[in-house]
Amino acid sequence: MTFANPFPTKKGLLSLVLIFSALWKSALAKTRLFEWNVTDIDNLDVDQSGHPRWVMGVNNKWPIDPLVVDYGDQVIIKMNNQLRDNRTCSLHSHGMFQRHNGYMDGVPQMTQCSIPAGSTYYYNFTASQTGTYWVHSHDMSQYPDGLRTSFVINNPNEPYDYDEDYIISLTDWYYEPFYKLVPEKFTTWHNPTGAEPVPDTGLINDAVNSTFKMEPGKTYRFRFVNLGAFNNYDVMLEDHNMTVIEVDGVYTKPQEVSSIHITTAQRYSVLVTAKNSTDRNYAMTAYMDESLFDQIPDNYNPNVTAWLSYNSETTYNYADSVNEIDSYDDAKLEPLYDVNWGEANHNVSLWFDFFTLGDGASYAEINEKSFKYPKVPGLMIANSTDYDDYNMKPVTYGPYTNAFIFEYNETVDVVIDNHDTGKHPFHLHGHVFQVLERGEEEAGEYNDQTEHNVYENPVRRDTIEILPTSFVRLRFLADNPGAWLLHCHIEWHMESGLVATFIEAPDRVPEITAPEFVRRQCVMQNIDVSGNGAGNAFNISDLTGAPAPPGEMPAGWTSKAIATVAMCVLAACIGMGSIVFYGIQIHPLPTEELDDEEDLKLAAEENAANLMKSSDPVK
Ligand SMILES: *[C@@H]1O[C@H](CO)[C@@H](O)[C@H](O)[C@H]1NC(C)=O
Ligand SMILES: *[C@@H]1O[C@H](CO)[C@@H](O)[C@H](O)[C@H]1NC(C)=O
Ligand SMILES: *[C@@H]1O[C@H](CO)[C@@H](O)[C@H](O)[C@H]1NC(C)=O
Ligand SMILES: *[C@@H]1O[C@H](CO)[C@@H](O)[C@H](O)[C@H]1NC(C)=O
Ligand SMILES: *[C@@H]1O[C@H](CO)[C@@H](O)[C@H](O)[C@H]1NC(C)=O
Ligand SMILES: *[C@@H]1O[C@H](CO)[C@@H](O)[C@H](O)[C@H]1NC(C)=O
Ligand SMILES: *[C@@H]1O[C@H](CO)[C@@H](O)[C@H](O)[C@H]1NC(C)=O
Ligand SMILES: *[C@@H]1O[C@H](CO)[C@@H](O)[C@H](O)[C@H]1NC(C)=O
Ligand SMILES: *[C@@H]1O[C@H](CO)[C@@H](O)[C@H](O)[C@H]1NC(C)=O
Ligand SMILES: *[C@@H]1O[C@H](CO)[C@@H](O)[C@H](O)[C@H]1NC(C)=O
Ligand SMILES: *[C@@H]1O[C@H](CO)[C@@H](O)[C@H](O)[C@H]1NC(C)=O
Ligand SMILES: [Cu+2]
Repeated sequence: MTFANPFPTKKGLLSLVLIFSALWKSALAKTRLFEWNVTDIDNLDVDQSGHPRWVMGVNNKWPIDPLVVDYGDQVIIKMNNQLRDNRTCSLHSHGMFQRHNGYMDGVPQMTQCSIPAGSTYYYNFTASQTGTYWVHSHDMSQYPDGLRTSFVINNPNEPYDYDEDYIISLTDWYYEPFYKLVPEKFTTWHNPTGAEPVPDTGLINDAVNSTFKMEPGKTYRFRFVNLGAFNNYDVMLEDHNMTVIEVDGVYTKPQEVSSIHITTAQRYSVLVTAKNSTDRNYAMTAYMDESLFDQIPDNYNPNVTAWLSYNSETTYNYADSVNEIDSYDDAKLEPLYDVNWGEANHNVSLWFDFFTLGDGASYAEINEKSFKYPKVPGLMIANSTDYDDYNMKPVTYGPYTNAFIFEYNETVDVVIDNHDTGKHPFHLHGHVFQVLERGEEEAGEYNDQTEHNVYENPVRRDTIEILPTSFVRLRFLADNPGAWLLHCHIEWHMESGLVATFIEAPDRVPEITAPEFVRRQCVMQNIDVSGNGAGNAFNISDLTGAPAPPGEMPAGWTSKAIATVAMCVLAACIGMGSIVFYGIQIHPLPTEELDDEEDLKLAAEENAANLMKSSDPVK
């Protein structure tokens, strides 16, 4: 480059600016390498209650240190699977868009193969968002067993002022390994109504009785992250208000509240102003939502407490009685910066509910299909069936992947109708969505003919709680080619199949590059890397052999009837030394609807009797 011309042209100036900004950027942007050996750790008494248990940790340590990086950093999590017993694992960075980088989303059988024992996966992405996120295993319900932590991306141009920052995780905790609870207590014919095991305790920052030092004159940013498997929390600070400034990585207009409601996978940042006097300490209490429990155990403590510590010389006690939980509608928070994606050019309508299927266990169905992962990871289906438009057809991804296809940059409206009487926090990978509207409890199905209270500046986030027998209407921009899950983030319901797949611009998926180990790890495990959802690479229309959920129950069965039978059978079987798989042994009931209590009881008794007969070893 010469500097002969003292008056550079406009073009010259522009390129100078570009060069300097590139230099500036590379000087600032750092590579942040996190070396994570995933390890088993035994005998950890997390809440000091005398219930030591095994957990999944990192570098033989648990809790796992939160990841904290700056905007623009290149984040590399070098994850080496050092688990015992040949177990696989994976890592999903929850809330990261992974734009044009879908092989880093961490979902086994969707964006990669699960990582075999002894192997290393480099999760490699640019921190191109800011705010509060988390990282968790997306393999086999592992994260409730410990493989999760918070993840913060600092913003060099932070719009809000504060002095200090606390990452505050909330979680529910089981004393039994989750991977055992799933088959033994949840997905089993003993539990045909799908009652979720109740967590043994709640934790704040993976402990009970954590403390947060508060100094007069300071403003704190509390970053709440719910790392839990199941429950939501209402969090209150004794005698302190909070100002919400962020939800799920998106800045909001400041909103003063006295409590926050946070479902599993959601995040909130709030500003808290310290008091001037240090004469006492104040409680931070998180209340579990017991309405999610089918049955509340005796003497159950749904509360977990931590402390705003102004003075460590004095006691930690409640002084005031705790206020009523003041629930405000968190769907009505407004983003600080709005976006306009225009009107929808693609509508999707989903409904879900729970059903007892042929094996007697409870499953979730979305549009009458309970989710099963495809035989070939979804992204590799899109990558390998890029001819004759096969990858643009939902059926290619398999009959039970609940696949929906979107063209590049479509504006998509998604209605989700909840036919169940529980609350379900839905999460979409690869995006934030706008919450255009959310029905009140028991509002019923979305109906576009009626008057709607559509939010003017809709909140954007990546996880939204859908209320009992109600709906949400969400909008997102399909500008991220890839295979993204939409699912309930209650880990029990993931297991039940409450999942759909959004395949976005599959025609552009072949442009996405994957490091060599991505395919290699599939090949190591004999998992196909090309073909359709049934692993058929030669005839893409042939879906025979695709993974499927158990078949339907015989007509006339209701989960209530089955529950009654299961109870009878359980009671009757005690002492017999053999439990019979009633789905096979039992005679189908008459086909008319059984909703009368008396009929149910008779039917249950008849079937229990049949079962006794058919389980007679002499027969
Ligand atoms: C991870 O494990 C490898 C192999 O045992 C070891 O060399 C390395 O030091 C470990 N890394 C950390 C951060 O503990
Ligand atoms: C991470 O990705 C960047 C950008 O694609 C690449 O230059 C770098 O080599 C990758 N590093 C590793 C360890 O995979
Ligand atoms: C909680 O922690 C505080 C400060 O460390 C301590 O004074 C108090 O006794 C603890 N309470 C319980 C129930 O452990
Ligand atoms: C919290 O906000 C409410 C309503 O604005 C107000 O009445 C109350 O005094 C505030 N409390 C504190 C501790 O600032
Ligand atoms: C603390 O004291 C300062 C200075 O007197 C005052 O401006 C501020 O409002 C006080 N803060 C609170 C929370 O009372
Ligand atoms: C939990 O908190 C609620 C609300 O303050 C209170 O009514 C209840 O007694 C608490 N339960 C326990 C076991 O502390
Ligand atoms: C995608 O759509 C958005 C919103 O309608 C628009 O602003 C943007 O320019 C579009 N991008 C491309 C590449 O077409
Ligand atoms: C999507 O549904 C809305 C009503 O909910 C309707 O007004 C609109 O025309 C539909 N758009 C398309 C592209 O079908
Ligand atoms: C995607 O397909 C191309 C060939 O079309 C192949 O080279 C590449 O390895 C595939 N990527 C993955 C991750 O399977
Ligand atoms: C571990 O799993 C791999 C892949 O499934 C299998 O090939 C191998 O035999 C297993 N090894 C042991 C020790 O079980
Ligand atoms: C491909 O599979 C479809 C569906 O099973 C079948 O109808 C068709 O005949 C097959 N085509 C070939 C060429 O085998
Ligand atoms: Cu759910």
